[in-house]
Amino acid sequence: ASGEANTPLSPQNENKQDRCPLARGLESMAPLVRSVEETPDPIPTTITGRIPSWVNGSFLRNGPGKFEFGKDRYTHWFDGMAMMHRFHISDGDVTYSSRFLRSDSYIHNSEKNRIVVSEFGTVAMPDPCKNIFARFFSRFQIPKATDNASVNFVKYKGDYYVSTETNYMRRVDPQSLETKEKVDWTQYIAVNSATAHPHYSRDGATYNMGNSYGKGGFFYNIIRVPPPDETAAKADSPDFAGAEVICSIPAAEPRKPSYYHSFVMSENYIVFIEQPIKLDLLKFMLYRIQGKSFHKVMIWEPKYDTIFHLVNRHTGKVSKVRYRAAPMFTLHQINAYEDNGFLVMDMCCGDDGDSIGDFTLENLRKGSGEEMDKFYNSLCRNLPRRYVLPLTVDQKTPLDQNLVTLNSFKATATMTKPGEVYMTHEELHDDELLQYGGLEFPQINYEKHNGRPYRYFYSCGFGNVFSDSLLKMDVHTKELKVWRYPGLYPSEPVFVASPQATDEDDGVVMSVIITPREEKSTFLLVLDAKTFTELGRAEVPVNVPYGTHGVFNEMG
Ligand SMILES: *[C@@H]1O[C@H](CO)[C@@H](O)[C@H](O)[C@H]1NC(C)=O
Ligand SMILES: CC(=O)N[C@H]1CO[C@H](CO)[C@@H](O)[C@@H]1O
Ligand SMILES: [Fe+2]
Repeated sequence: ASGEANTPLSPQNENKQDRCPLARGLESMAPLVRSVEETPDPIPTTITGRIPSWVNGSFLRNGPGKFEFGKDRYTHWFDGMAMMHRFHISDGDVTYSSRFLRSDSYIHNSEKNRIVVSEFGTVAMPDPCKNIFARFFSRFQIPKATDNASVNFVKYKGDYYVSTETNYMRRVDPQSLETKEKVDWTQYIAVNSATAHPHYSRDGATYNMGNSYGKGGFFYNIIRVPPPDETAAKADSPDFAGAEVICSIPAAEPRKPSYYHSFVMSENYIVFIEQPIKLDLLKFMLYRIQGKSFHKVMIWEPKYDTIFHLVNRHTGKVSKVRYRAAPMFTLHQINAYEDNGFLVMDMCCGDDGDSIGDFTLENLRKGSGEEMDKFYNSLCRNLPRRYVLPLTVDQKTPLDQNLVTLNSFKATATMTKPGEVYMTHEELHDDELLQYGGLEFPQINYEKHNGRPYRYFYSCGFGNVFSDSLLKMDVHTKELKVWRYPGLYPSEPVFVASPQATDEDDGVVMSVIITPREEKSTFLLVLDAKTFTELGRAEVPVNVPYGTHGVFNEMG
């Protein structure tokens, strides 16, 4: 028997395996990655328990929902056609609706009943893209970037868009889920992409990051889209007036820019993490010219450190201090805040960028037991950690001693030579977390606490290839509260504060729960955020596939 338990492991993996129990007898996820029908007109749901009457608005979610046209099939989970879901909650009652995004590709593929518009995992690549970073390639507008935006709902000037990591977004109507205009970033500012995880400042501006690539080199850019103009009548069209690039950071290795999926924003700073997951531009060009295989164009190169770029978000100035840390990879940041001359930043991390996983539909549809165990056990477990950046580093800063003087932190930061600070992290969890398989999809009480000191985050535990628990972490005590039932697979949890909230966790946490065990037994789960116990649920008589991110829209 090849593979399984006695495969030789690298020292790093050995370490991981010591700490993370190997999974045995995992359930198949296949029913969660099947194509579903849309439900364009809102349908009623069956409520059990009680959903607080103050919850008023809609929980919007995005994710792939159609994986074939006619006889043609997509290879990669991310290639599925974007489907938008809406749980409208009012007076303790809930309706559900869903629609496919009418992207150009959806329309063309539907008309021809086959996959006409080629995409990354499936057709364009001679060798299907090997990992979660497939999307990154589209930032270079090859061969035709997708407008099939299946990752997240984002907001610019009060309008909703669905977004992936390409230069295109689609404006959508958050009530009817109708698809509106296609928006191309390059028409507004000099970037050819933007992440699906922007930040919102309390004045209504949206901050995001995107790449640009030209004669001058490769740059990571910070974008600011101003708040909506309250004095002007709201036009029913995309509005990016005043959008600007406030800061451009040159890639440390101009021919090997790093992949990134999100960034953090505190009251005064943005921190961009340049991690050792690199796109080899030279190989990439060869691919374009000669049609060479895409294999290994995106590479984990742990010989490079991780670099933290600290940017003042009001002035756009980048700190001259080089903050570095050991190689790691991160997709989702949790939060960041300033504390007495330090910037504290928390994120979900892994140490081995080679084992992020090959989310092909073939892998995700593996059968229960051994097959599934093998795939799951090959993946890296992502865990929360904290880095602390000293903000006042100058000529008087002593060399070779820990600058993190606040006792509450176990993270360190040491100036190893003038202008260069090397950091080690604090693990933001106890061993208890390992039994839930690590965590991802972190969410906080964003409105009140993003960029500020905070105590709680909510996330998904990954005891299977898809999440099989909801977790609430107290970052002060590292205590966990857990919602977990066999066979139930929850989506990213979203926090909604109650109207008279005083505590950070006064409110509810919402998640969409799906199961491979039974047809049409999806439900919206509403937990008391404080106790992490169920208040109520709304059962929807349709199948819903496993999704990506979501938001709560209190405007209805
Ligand atoms: C719910 O929100 C909508 C949209 O903001 C608002 O018009 C409506 O009055 C709210 N209903 C309640 C009961 O607060
Ligand atoms: C991978 C991907 O992009 N999925 C589909 C979404 O739409 C694009 C084209 O617009 C296609 O490339 C894919 O078919
Ligand atoms: Fe994401």
